[in-house]
Amino acid sequence: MIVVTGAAGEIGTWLVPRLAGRGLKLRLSDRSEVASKPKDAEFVRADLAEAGAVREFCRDATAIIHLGGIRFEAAPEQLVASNVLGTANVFCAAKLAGARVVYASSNHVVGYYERDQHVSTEDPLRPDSIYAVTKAAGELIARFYFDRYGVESASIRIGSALERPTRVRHRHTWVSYDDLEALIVACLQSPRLGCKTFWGVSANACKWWQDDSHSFGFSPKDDAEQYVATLLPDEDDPEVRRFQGGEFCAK
Ligand code: NAI
Ligand code: 15L
Repeated sequence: MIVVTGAAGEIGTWLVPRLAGRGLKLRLSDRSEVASKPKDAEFVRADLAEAGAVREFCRDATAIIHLGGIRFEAAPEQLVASNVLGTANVFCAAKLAGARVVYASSNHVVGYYERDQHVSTEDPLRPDSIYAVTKAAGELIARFYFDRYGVESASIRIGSALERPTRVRHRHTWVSYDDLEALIVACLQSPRLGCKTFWGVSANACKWWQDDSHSFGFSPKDDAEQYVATLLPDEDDPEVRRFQGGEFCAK
């Protein structure tokens, strides 16, 4: 059984039918209703901040694709409840079920690197928002659950998951649906996942981020340059244009 949290959200809405099309047995969860669900999938409405509910819907999971959370800047108590407590509950449930976790982290954990810098997964975090701090906390929770309990996981620092890039910043950050799906599936299928951190980014000629996902068998196919003539300029704000986090860095 593969559990997908945050299944009602933007990524869940396009990813779930693709996973179902691969014949995977799915249980979806979200605090909001899903607009539609594949015929054989289950749906459980639950809040990630409630440990017992998370434990229950993950009870027989072999893998948890953890997309649930708040994806923008918000009040700290809301971010902490959904993104930190919610992620801790997911990892605790994964431990009990013996499941691996594919965790949707974010590129904003390094949003305060400047745009002319290349960043690897070994470089220090430079979060650009309280949102990003809570996503980084999720990566630390993943690390702790691996070191203490052997819970395997991949933290995928997703760039901009869009059907097509729309703005200049996306030349660097875009991840196509096909490439993100391929990375998530590679994480599900890898015989030994360990505790990995990857960038969820396409093969953009201008990408900022490096990892060792190649040696893991992941080779993204798409490149935002193909759309370069159609891209809108970034917001006319020096901070937005200076830092990788873009709009998240506006003061
Ligand atoms: P989204 O906001 O469309 O979906 C997130 C879902 O999580 C929503 O359906 C929401 O109801 C649910 N959720 C939030 N708090 C919850 C809680 N306490 N209990 C239960 N459900 C809760 O976000 P999207 O775009 O689908 O992203 C999924 C994940 O990927 C998020 O965690 C986000 O931080 C991360 N991400 C997304 C990127 C993107 O380009 N869409 C880029 C980087 C990271
Ligand atoms: C994210 O982490 C956000 O959740 C998403 O809404 C986009 O802003 C994305 O990063 C991005 O950087 O484009």
